[in-house]
Amino acid sequence: MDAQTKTAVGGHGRSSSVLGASDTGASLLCVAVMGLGVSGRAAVRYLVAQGVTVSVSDARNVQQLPPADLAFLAEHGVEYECGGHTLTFLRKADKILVSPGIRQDLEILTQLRAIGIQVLGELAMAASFVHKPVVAITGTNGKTTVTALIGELLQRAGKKVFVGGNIGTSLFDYLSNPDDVDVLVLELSSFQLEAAGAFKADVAILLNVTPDHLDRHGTMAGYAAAKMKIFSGQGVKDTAIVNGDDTFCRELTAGLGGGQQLLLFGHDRDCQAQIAGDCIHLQWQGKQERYDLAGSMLATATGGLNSAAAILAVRTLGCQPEVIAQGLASFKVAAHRMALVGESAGVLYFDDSKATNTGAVLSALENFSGNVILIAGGRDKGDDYSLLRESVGRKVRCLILIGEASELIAHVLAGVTEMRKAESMEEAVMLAAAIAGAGDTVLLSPACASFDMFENYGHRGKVFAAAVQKVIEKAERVGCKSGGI
Ligand code: UMA
Repeated sequence: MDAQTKTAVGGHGRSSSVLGASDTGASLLCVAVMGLGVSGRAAVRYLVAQGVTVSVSDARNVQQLPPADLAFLAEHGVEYECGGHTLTFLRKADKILVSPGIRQDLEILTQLRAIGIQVLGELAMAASFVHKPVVAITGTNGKTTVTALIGELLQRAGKKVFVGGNIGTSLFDYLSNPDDVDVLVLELSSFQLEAAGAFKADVAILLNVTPDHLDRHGTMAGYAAAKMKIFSGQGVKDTAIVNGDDTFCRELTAGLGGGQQLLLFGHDRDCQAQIAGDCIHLQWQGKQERYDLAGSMLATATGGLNSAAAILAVRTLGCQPEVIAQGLASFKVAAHRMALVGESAGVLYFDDSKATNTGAVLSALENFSGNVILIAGGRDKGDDYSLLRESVGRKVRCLILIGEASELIAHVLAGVTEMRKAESMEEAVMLAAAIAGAGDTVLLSPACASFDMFENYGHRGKVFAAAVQKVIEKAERVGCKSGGI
């Protein structure tokens, strides 16, 4: 590998850590951080502040490193290599901290482990420094919403909350300023959980497990095993909250061995948070409570499940029902998750750009009885699109495909419904508008990553909304009733 090594000015000397005992009982002396993204930068800031000698190794070459990253490295006096990860550089460290987006099965990591250097993810490295209660949320879909909702409900109840993890703020940002926090609410991805080490959650939530990130985990079994690490280390004082509607989740958690309290949410009678229409009935520890979601942004099929999981978590932590009811009523679901972005000539346009896997698309389609024009496609992540056959066949009048995965999806869903292809999002929306009639729904719910055509799923959603706006304006010019949202 042709990596370049540099030492940024102002380097720190090698020192014993003021961190004290690490997860293995030894002091952190020199940590090499692999990957200088959100997670890597937060780790560097924290570790350098603790007097740890830090180095950075990143796959991007020096031309690809933005000036802000170079300035960051200089400011923190960090030795770094870029353009790849080399044994020569990394073996100088006592421990390796791997960013979540980096595969755990890289050859270089195998080599480092073989020479006795510990390779840790951020949860594993932080595990022994987190002394506040932790609520951890994982699942293929809905985890960002549930994380934000739990954070908001706890804040309403007067708690000082750190909301972080996969939602966009690294756990190291908490470690940099831990005093002003009563409870941590962490969205955890399979990437983070895979390397979680001894990290333990007091309340662990499993929302659902459907195929995703199979390009990283290889098989569903590998993906599910990573997700199940959310329950690792739990004991009798801890709580596991699991989707009772999801038979796979039930199977996975049937043998939880920690003696933790197991609480279920869903539609079945044995669920402690049971959903009926827009209401959630809580039956737990002799209490019977009813929460009504009608009129709130959570009054959808997915919103009901997310709310039920959140209610169980915050009740476990002592939030009172009236505070929870107020929080549910005012909660705003973040952008690009089944957001109604426009209406034109009786056709509703929904932006569900965050749906980057088949499970999310199935959830989105749950909200409609039929007459959907679905825009899907993008960069394939190894998902099994055949899982969409039944639902698409029943509810989708026309499937408009975009992006790299078009051919693959068209092949797998052949014969299920009418299919069209579009070269751009604008073309897809124009096509959908031309096909749709009053009472139909145009839904962007791609089942794929966005990076083949867009910067990220947010950018994809914005381009969709802008194209919908054009449709609305065009319709208004010819005198149809329509409106943006
Ligand atoms: N890199 C290498 N070597 C490699 C691959 C990448 O050096 O082999 C470098 C890249 O050049 C880049 C850095 O690693 O500099 C990126 O690291 P990263 O991919 O871990 O991304 P971060 O910016 O650190 O953000 C990560 C999470 N990203 C991923 O898991 C891919 C963020 O989740 C998370 O918000 C953030 O940490 C804070 O905890 C994002 C995500 O897409 C939202 N998550 C996936 C998802 O939700 O589906 C799991």
